[in-house]
Amino acid sequence: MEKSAFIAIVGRANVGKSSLLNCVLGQKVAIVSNKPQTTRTRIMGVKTLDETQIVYIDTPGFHKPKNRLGERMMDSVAQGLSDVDAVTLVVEACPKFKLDKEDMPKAEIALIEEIRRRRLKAILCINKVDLLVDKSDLLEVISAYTSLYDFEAVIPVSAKTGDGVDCLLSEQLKYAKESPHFFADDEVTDQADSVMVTEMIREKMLHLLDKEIPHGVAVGLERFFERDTVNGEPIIEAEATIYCERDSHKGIIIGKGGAMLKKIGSLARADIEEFFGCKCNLKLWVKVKEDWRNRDGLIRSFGLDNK
Ligand SMILES: Nc1nc2c(ncn2[C@@H]2O[C@H](COP(=O)(O)OP(=O)(O)OP(=O)(O)O)[C@@H](O)[C@H]2O)c(=O)[nH]1
Ligand SMILES: [Mg+2]
Repeated sequence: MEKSAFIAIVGRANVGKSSLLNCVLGQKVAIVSNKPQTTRTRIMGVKTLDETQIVYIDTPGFHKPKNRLGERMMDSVAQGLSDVDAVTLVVEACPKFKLDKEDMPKAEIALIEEIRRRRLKAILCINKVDLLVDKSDLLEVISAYTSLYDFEAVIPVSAKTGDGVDCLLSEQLKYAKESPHFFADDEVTDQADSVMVTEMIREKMLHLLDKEIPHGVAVGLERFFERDTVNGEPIIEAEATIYCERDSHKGIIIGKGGAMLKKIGSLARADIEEFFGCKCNLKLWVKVKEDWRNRDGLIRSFGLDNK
């Protein structure tokens, strides 16, 4: 008898939602960085264990939007919360704020209110326990969050070391209901190959560039196909344009003598080759599209309008 569960992964930016998804799947499907607002759309990750299939919905970090793109990102969270069997609220084991309601980030409180309003079954997942120096601090975190909502379960984990992740998975499996599988059993994500490529390029910019610059970039794929080399080996030919918001940003992305763009390209190429299991030729261009994060047409053309 086939069973399925849809589980949304929600939380403030940077708490490790996408890292957790990758860890549970045992494969990287969502890009990760130490900068907030890394994830921009809903990303499905699929885990099939014999007859049970869990479809995870990774969502952008919950925040108060500052531009149109941010509004669309919050639409993605709202859609991620609709029609799920349960939600996993991810928080940090070592929060950088006091744990009383006055000091907790407003976004986190608002998200918990949204979960309450929708009367969702919620698992509290306390991530980054590897950073805890004194394990007893965890009790304080647990009591602060459980005083705000009646969670079905509280599970401390580390997406970095994998600690506790099995426990989280067994809890999530409880929400599986009799239903046909929505994805083929060997599928891991709903993202098209072309999106995986542009996301890998964007991730390298999040890692290599500072402050506002990586938040203001979008990547469009110009060409993407596989061909056989003369020795009959497959090779991916990809060409992408990086759109940024200002000329000064364009200069920084290209770097002195093209050094930065080269670095972005070679790191992204390594990831693309690993994901697709074959060689890749990657060509990158940089263009300016002023204020694109407030232009609906451009947001749509970059595929960021929460499909
Ligand atoms: N030490 C430690 N770091 C972690 C852990 N999980 C995630 N991180 C780090 O936390 C940062 C944020 O991780 P992401 O997975 O991108 O976080 P996110 O919640 O998806 O962020 P947004 O997409 O921006 O909302 C990255 O630098 C990760 O390497 C963990 O268990 N331990
Ligand atoms: Mg993310």
